[in-house]
Amino acid sequence: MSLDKFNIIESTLREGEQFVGANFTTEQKIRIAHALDGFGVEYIELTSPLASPQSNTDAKIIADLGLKARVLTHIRCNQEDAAVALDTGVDGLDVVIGTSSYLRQFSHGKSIDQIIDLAADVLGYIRAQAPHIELRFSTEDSFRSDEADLFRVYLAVDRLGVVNRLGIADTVGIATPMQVYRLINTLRHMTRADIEFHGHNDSGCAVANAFAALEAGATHIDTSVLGIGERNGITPLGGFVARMYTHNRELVKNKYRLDRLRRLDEMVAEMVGVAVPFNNYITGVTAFTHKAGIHAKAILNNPETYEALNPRDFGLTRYISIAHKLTGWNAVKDRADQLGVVLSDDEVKAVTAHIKALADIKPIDLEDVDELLHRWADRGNGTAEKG
Ligand code: HCA
Ligand code: CU
Repeated sequence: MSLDKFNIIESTLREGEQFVGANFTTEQKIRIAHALDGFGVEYIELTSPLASPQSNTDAKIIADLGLKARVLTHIRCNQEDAAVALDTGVDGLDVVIGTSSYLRQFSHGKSIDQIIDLAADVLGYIRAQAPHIELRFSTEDSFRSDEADLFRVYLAVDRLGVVNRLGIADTVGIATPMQVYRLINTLRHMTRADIEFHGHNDSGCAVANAFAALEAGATHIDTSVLGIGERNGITPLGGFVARMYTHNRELVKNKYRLDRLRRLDEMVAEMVGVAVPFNNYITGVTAFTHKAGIHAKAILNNPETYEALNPRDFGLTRYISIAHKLTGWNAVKDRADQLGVVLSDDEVKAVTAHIKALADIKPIDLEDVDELLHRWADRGNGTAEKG
């Protein structure tokens, strides 16, 4: 079942380079490639070598790093691009051409028949030049393409017998999980090749769509660190990993070095000049923060009560926020224990009542709570003044 046999095609160095803040130097690309490889992604996709002279040089450098991950580059569907890309020494080529009426009319101007002929020429040429290269053919804007057109193209390409993978792209981020499931499930039954899904996040479904793609039989999912890409980007690596972890924890723990995710998110965020969002999957500052007293109590008894992800698996720790009006005495008691402050349950309950009353009047922080706990303990010991 492909849900348990999925591959990540990590596109921070391709789709991610299309993020407005990204302008990676060669040295940064090498650092990202090593970090992704260390994390354990199966593939790393690079910007087309046709994009600029530096892109070409960098593709060669990264293809030559000897990474465990397979290195791919991404090209338009034409022979000149293919020839240049083959020359970089990458392990695979991701070929793409638009099939929606928008792209046929406003981008390359080709009919579906012309697309099929061109794909046959280009893919046949690549396979002849490089019998062992991994070859993918994808349609851009798959979900706004006419479905009959789309299947004509995929069936023709699959029949050529030269591609390893067919790609589906939700280029403008409008597909729903049901639509993704339907399209990929149909493709799965009509073709033999592996199936890749590339989903943009404009309407917030990128992670769910990637999962639906796998449920329908896809084998490869495109991601980027923090989801960076055109506009608001694609399926984020961390979000996808979180989704798969909740599906099969052991598999994901064995497949990837999860403790490296935070560093990866932070490194890329810094390189592209953004902060890791507070509510980011796994690595956002609030991802493992608990607040309400009722939650805190249960978390202290058994964290799984309110945590589907174990922060320790990601090298992270949980935080229980206690300096607020929703706090509860179990969490306050836990804090007292951390501080080595000895108080009876009744005393902790009294401090908690005090914290709540205070928080109703003004914002308070952990320091205020700690001070109250110390003050209460000192009172009990008769070392502070009463009152
Ligand atoms: C692009 C478009 C693309 C391609 C996806 C793919 C998209 O920027 O070239 O090759 O599968 O979103 O359609 O990223
Ligand atoms: Cu894209």
